[in-house]
Amino acid sequence: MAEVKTAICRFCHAFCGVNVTFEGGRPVKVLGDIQNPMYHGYTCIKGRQLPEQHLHPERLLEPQKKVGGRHKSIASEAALDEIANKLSQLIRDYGPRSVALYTGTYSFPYPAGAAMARAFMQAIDSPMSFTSGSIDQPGKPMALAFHGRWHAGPQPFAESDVWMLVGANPVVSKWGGIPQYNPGKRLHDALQRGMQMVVIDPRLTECARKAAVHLQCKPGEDPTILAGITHLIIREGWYDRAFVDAESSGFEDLKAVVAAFTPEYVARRAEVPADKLMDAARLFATGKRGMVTAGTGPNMAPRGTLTEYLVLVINTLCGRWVRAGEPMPNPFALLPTRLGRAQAEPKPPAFGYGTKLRVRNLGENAGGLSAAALADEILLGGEGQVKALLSVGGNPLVAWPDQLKTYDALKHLELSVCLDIKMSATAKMSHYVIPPKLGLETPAMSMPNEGVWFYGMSTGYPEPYAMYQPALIDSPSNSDLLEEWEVFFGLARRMGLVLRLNGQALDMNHDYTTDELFDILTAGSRIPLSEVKKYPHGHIFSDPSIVVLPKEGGCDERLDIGNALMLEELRTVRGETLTGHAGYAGSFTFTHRLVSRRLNDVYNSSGRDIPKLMKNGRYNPAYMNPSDMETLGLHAGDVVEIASSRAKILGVVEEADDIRPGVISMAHAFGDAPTEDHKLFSIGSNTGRLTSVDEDYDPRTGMPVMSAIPVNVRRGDQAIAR
Ligand SMILES: Nc1nc2c(c(=O)[nH]1)N[C@H]1C(S)=C(S)[C@@H](COP(=O)(O)OP(=O)(O)OC[C@H]3O[C@@H](n4cnc5c(=O)[nH]c(N)nc54)[C@H](O)[C@@H]3O)O[C@H]1N2
Ligand SMILES: Nc1nc2c(c(=O)[nH]1)N[C@H]1C(S)=C(S)[C@@H](COP(=O)(O)OP(=O)(O)OC[C@H]3O[C@@H](n4cnc5c(=O)[nH]c(N)nc54)[C@H](O)[C@@H]3O)O[C@H]1N2
Ligand code: SF4
Ligand SMILES: [Mo]
Repeated sequence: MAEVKTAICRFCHAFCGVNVTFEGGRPVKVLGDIQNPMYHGYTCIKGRQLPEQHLHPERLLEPQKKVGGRHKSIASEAALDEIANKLSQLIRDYGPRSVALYTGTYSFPYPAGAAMARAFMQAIDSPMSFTSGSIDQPGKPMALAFHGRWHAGPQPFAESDVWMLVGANPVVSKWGGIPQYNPGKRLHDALQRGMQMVVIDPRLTECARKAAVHLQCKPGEDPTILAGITHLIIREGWYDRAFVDAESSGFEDLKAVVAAFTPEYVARRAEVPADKLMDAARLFATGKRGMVTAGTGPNMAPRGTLTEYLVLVINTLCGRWVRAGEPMPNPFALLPTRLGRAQAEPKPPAFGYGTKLRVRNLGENAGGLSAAALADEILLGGEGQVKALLSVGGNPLVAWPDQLKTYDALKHLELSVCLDIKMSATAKMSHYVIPPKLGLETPAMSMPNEGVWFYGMSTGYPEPYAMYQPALIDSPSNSDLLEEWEVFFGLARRMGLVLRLNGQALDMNHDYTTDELFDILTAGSRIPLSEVKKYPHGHIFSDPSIVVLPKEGGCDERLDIGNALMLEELRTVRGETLTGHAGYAGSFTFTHRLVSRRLNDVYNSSGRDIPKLMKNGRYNPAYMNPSDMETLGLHAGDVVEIASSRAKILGVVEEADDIRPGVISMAHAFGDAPTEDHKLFSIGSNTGRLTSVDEDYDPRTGMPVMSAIPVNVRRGDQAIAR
């Protein structure tokens, strides 16, 4: 008998509300849930593969331990005993700092897991907690720390008449600007309404095709372009003078620095026509409502923090923050009520506080400790060396920058534990691999997407939406799986630790359920979780009485559009020479720039083992403009050698006339250990290997150059097996 149940898809962070059909207790089909008020029936090809993902023949069903170079099954209780013993010994011998945690992509959909992992690190008193956010867009929280956050939040997409996307492609990525909850429909509706969009991207992306103005720029020049737009907005008087006077500081300093970024200068440097730059500035600034938002492209290119800062500056110049009396964009549902005020928040410290790393003078910063420094922390001997790595839902070997260094570091560890559903590239190198339950087997809630508010200037859900999903099926019979949180709770129990969740000490003798933990995590929420559970299709818990409050009397916080550090960096940019590829080490001798991108069918390193997601091949093509291919004598399917100042990789070239000449566009997190390079056509290649963590990096966040990477490209050895 077939049975249909609603679920939260956790293949990616978008959390679509879906309908799952079960037959004989097995998931067989996934479709969008038309009745869901946030997603309106949307699913993508990845989400529709949840059954294949759950029933995958290579899914790990038992913990693995590496013995004599090979992985063998081990009972979960025994694995936790051994790991707890080893951790205790390392902490005794080398101190708590010898234990590091890395939470990757799949920490997001499992809030109890991420919270328990952090609680564990607190309990052992190790400051070495790292997240994939630090190699994603750490410039976002950094820029907010420099500029300040508008307490009530940004203007909502649904009411905007203009929008500007800088190196983001939300229709595919479900991230980076347009609310990631059925972004295709949201964009379609907005365009129907008359909204106009500016897209700044070296590729004619799915979003750029819908734009009124597309600046198909040379990658890596976003600070210059945005400074040029800022200059035009000021020069033409298109800014919101009343808002700028009342709520910001530093206008005159900003005006002086951006004056040097004339349209002619920007045109020469970023290779965008001056009149198009003017069109972009005019369209955006003379619109009434709408934001500039940036994505991973420019955040991974040099000076991501400066780019994000200029994004905030343009929004502030145009007064694009919600004002007193307007509806509060998202007062939250599963988090405590957020009442917004029409005022700037006090600025948190951006850097120079808290934990210090031992390399590159890096340390705690608004973007978190840099995962790009973790390989060095493992390799560098002496006091404070990291000896154990606990990796949760991440894949360091293929996702971290500077792959060759990461490879060395992972071999160097005394203890590596990887929580993963399959033998990923990192799992294969780990001493222990602990497989967790998957999304349909554990309860889910939408809360993490509310927390997005605190990462950048997005509101997460545009409205106070919430959904809960109970566990819908049992894990496969004969499996020995632990939820992520159970691993950390189990280790803590063995090590005699008391963990704290959401300010509450846990009873370490109690056998918690995930639902009990959800109750703890949502304590004090605006809408009780028990209420949310009554709506299997999810629900928007609107309350029209919640409007943005006026500025508090005596509040003299201002948004800082003239931050001295940021303007100094912008002056440095302007001082760079313009011949060749200016800006970063060694770039003069390189002919191309390699840019990051997302592929629709896969999610970072996930999905490449699911048949329907492999129809475009198992590798990550090196997309190039046909004119570049002709110059180099290349044909589609040829093997190319791509060389940066750090390393060389092979790629399989594919023709793409949506990409600017001089640019190679390639997805990350493909490939495997360097020993597997000969499998190019079945595993792809690792663009992270081209990046260097200690050559070009942001001195405060440690973020290396991971897009707009200067490279040379030439025909490679065609003999490689297909
Ligand atoms: N299907 C799918 N969805 C995903 C992912 C996936 O792997 N697959 N990954 C997820 C993750 S981890 C994240 S963080 C989000 C990211 O979400 P987005 O930030 O939207 O990521 P992309 O779609 O790669 O868009 C980045 C764009 O930047 C452009 N770009 C590259 N370099 C530059 C530059 O120097 N300047 C400018 N202006 N543009 C540049 C690229 O051409 C690309 O179009 O996506 C998430 N969603
Ligand atoms: N060169 C370059 N490097 C990049 C980027 C880039 O654009 N260019 N992008 C960066 C960005 S934005 C990010 S976010 C990082 C991503 O960095 P990571 O998060 O480290 O990498 P992923 O490939 O997403 O790793 C996810 C792992 O989780 C496993 N997994 C899948 N489902 C589950 C589950 O339910 N539970 C658990 N425990 N595990 C599961 C998958 O099998 C996979 O091994 O990469 C960064 N690296
Ligand atoms: S966008 Fe696709 S993978 Fe992401 S949650 Fe929705 S259906 Fe799942
Ligand atoms: Mo990411």
